[in-house]
Amino acid sequence: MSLNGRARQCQSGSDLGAPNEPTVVFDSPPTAEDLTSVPSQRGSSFLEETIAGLSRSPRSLPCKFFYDERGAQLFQKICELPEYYITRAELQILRRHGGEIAAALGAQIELIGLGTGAGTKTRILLKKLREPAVYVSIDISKEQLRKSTARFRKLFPKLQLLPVTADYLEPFDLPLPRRVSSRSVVYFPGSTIGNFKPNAATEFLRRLVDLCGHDGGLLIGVDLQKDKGVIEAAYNDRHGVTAQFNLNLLERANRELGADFDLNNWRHRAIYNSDEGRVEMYLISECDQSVYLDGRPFQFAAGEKILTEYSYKHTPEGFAAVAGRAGFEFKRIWTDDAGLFGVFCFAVASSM
Ligand code: AVJ
Repeated sequence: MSLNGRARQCQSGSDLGAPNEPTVVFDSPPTAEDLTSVPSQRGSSFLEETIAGLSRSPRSLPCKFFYDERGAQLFQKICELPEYYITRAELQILRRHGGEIAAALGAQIELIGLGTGAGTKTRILLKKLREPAVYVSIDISKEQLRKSTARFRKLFPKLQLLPVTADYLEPFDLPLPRRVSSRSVVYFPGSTIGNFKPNAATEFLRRLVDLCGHDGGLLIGVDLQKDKGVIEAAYNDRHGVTAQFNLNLLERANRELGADFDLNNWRHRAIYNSDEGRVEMYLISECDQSVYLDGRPFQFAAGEKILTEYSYKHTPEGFAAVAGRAGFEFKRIWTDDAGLFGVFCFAVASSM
């Protein structure tokens, strides 16, 4: 048993500014109100990034801005759509193979959940784990963390809960002290890793190697490559919920930045680029138009596109290679019955 005794900082790439502020230290188990909060220092603002993205050629907007309150609600609806197989497939894997997954991760572990939201998947996983010691949950939404922590406290009275509000894309520290555990395992569900280009995914996973440390592990949900028709249906649903989710980015710019996007002049479209193995989501201008933002006009030609999201789909071998370059050794993969989605287990490769 090794003690997770030192603060481990999760560093981002080399373009990193000053590290985040020291985190709050809990002497006693925290209540749901004792959220460690790590302020984001580097994250440039919605305004700056929107102006930069619309000034670029081709134009793009960062997908992290989808998730304001309305966007989070719409994403919740997406997860329940008949065409959006991702969430159901991952839940099926956890329910069917949770026992094996728990055995692979080991007893008395510290689980570090990244962006676990309402905690539905984590709850299933924690129920299957053998005497888990600590659960550190890192999420950007204070409200979600507060709710899931209160729920988990009742469900898992013996588990040490350490909620941290932080943007895991930025550097952050883990709260101390944490109870003795056998090892640290990062849990990163939901195929969020698909938003990273493969090289950026490797960079990000390298930080997770540092975060979970010697003898650490990674349990990660990844969407797999499959028939183009199945994927495109999932991102162009019949009810137009994904379209609303995408268009909400422009509505959010209107609400928060005083932009004047006319929502009637934009449409949503997602295509699967099978050469690159990724979904590309766009907002397409329906006519020649100009939009004002921060006092300046942006001209759009009819048919011009703004790229709003990449969602990479991997092969099992391909993703094992992406993680391998980060220093994770592939252990196992579990898939759903239809082979749509993969839950991968990795261990930090021993440097010998
Ligand atoms: C949350 C990034 C996993 O890529 O499937 C859903 C986001 N975008 N529908 C995904 C999303 C359009 C989702 N991830």
